[in-house]
Amino acid sequence: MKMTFRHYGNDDPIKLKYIKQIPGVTGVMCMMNEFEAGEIWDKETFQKYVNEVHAAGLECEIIESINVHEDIKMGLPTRDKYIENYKQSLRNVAECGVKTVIYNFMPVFDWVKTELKHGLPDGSNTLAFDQKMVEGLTPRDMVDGILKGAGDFQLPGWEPERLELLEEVLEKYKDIDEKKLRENYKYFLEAIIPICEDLGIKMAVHPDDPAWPIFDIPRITSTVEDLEKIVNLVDSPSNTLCLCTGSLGSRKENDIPAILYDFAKRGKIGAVHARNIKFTGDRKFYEAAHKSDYGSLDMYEIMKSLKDAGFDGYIRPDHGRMIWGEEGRAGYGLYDRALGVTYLNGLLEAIEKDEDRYDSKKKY
Ligand SMILES: [Mn+2]
Repeated sequence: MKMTFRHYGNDDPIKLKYIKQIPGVTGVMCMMNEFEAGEIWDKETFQKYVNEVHAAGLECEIIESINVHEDIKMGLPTRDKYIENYKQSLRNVAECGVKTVIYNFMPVFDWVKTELKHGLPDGSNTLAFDQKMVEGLTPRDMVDGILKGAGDFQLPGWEPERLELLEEVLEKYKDIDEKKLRENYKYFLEAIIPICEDLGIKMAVHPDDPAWPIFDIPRITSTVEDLEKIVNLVDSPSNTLCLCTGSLGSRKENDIPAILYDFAKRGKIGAVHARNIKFTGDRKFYEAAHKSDYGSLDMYEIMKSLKDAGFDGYIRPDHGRMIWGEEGRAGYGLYDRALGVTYLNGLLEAIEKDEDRYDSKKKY
């Protein structure tokens, strides 16, 4: 398992050398804001960044994400042009050493939260979601509310060029149900997966966040049945999942350790985002500290299931709270995520050593 840390490329106030100082981190999961959805990831620009990552003593083998253009999701005639661009981006990043690409196939919105600075009793703040706060709002109200809370930081998946066309895009989705969206998804995967196989790249799709439809827009990455359908759309070692525990786990019936074990065992997990969330009501939760008893997910079981399934891919802590007075991009401060790394690595060391100890019957 390779422990990594999300980095926003040239746009990130968190320096690569600080990431290198977190014990046990071997590389970054990088997100580049330079490239809009549908645009080719320019090799020279990306290679320059990769060189900086290497100079900091870190690896850059996984990126999140090469965004999928809305026309591909909607199945418009223009999609073929964007799919060709996508293929070229894959070739370019592969030449720079990328082995896994996280992406999502969520219409219109990436992740959705109703509060970016939800205060916790210890004085920290975190991202939170409450379905009741979304009901009665128009999509535009919700977007404006979230962007206001984001301050100067652009949120991933909330690119201004996408949001400008919000109403227009929503209108077009009125004729697209889950079945149609899945057909469009299959068309995309059938086009790119053979290229990925040649390049030795794994595609890893991120689940819906939260894992149910918002504003009646179809969502097809929310349940275990959805995930099964996805890995069967194109059966290939390059067609995998990025299992984000906090996103998929927002749907209470999703048994995350069982899902992780099952898909990892079959080689269908390309990456893991490890995040804990705390339920505070029906379809209401906040993103908690990683430690199991601070949230509703059992992080020990999550790490154990990965270890037992022989998962050897990339993992990172996910969103952190804002602690110690830090101000930054919502969910992506340095301190709490660094604590998350250390906690996850601690769990892993204990799990691994416990197995050795059991095998050798060693006491002290
Ligand atoms: Mn995630």
